Amino acid sequence: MILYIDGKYLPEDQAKISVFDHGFLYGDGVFEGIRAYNGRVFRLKEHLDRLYDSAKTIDLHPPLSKDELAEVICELLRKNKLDNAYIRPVISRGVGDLGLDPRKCPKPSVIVIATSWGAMYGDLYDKGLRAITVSVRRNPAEALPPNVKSLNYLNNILAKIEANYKGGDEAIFFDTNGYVSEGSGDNLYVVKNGEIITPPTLNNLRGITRMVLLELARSLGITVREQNMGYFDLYSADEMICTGTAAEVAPITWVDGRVIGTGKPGPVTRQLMAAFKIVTENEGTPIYKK
Ligand code: PXG
Repeated sequence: MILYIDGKYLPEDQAKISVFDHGFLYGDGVFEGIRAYNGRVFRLKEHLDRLYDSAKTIDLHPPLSKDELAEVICELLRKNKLDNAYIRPVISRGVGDLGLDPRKCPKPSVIVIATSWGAMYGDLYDKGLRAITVSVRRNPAEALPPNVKSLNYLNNILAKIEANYKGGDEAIFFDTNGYVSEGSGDNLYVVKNGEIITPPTLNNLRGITRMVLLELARSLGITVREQNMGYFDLYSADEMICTGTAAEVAPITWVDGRVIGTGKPGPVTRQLMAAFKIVTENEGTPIYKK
């Protein structure tokens, strides 16, 4: 596997970062998770916009322009001969001293990893996931905004650990006000009486897959409502869905012991999974330009 680090394309075993990189020492940096399907990078512009907005929020100035990074991503896919891939750009604060002060880090580092990664949840797309609402709360926006896709994912990892111990495939976060937030690495939706309801995005990551799912729903004539939800809305849902670049569009059929709907992926979920497959196979930035 070839990786990109700070201007160089290197084999995996030669691609190293410093132990003094503040991304490693403090989780000081930002990242993205992007997929390529069928020779095209899906929603590349939207992912780069979010990456640079996350960087801006933490006062991190990437040494590459968005266009330059887009070209690096496509070149890396060509070098690895990947048509279908999961792509992980990372921008860290770079090398500094052992203090926190980012002014000691003169140059951010840019890393891109591209690898093949199939369906994250295997046979659960047919069966449905089991989700657990966890006691750990999503970071409040006034502490570390969940909109920043930062390298500091301990909040999410704690949720995942709790779900793992409790026998869930995925965690469901609430925020500190008691509203449903998101999964550990995906956005959440319920289907009730034929409508899709999803939380507004102050307490979760503004998922690119979320944007696509809502576009698809509207184009299929399904009403979408963005509103706060509590336990009641989850347990009494007709269907439940989670979405993310890694997870794609996945059904949730069990939450904290409550069977959701019929216990099988419902009709709205299946319609959206099929529509998502069509857009991902057909849209995106071509890796090989004619
Ligand atoms: N919320 C959070 C907290 C995320 O990390 C999403 C929502 C979905 O966003 P997109 O733009 O991908 O639709 C994410 C996605 C994983 C994993 O292992 C997930 C993400 C990043 C890295 C790993 O599930 N992010």
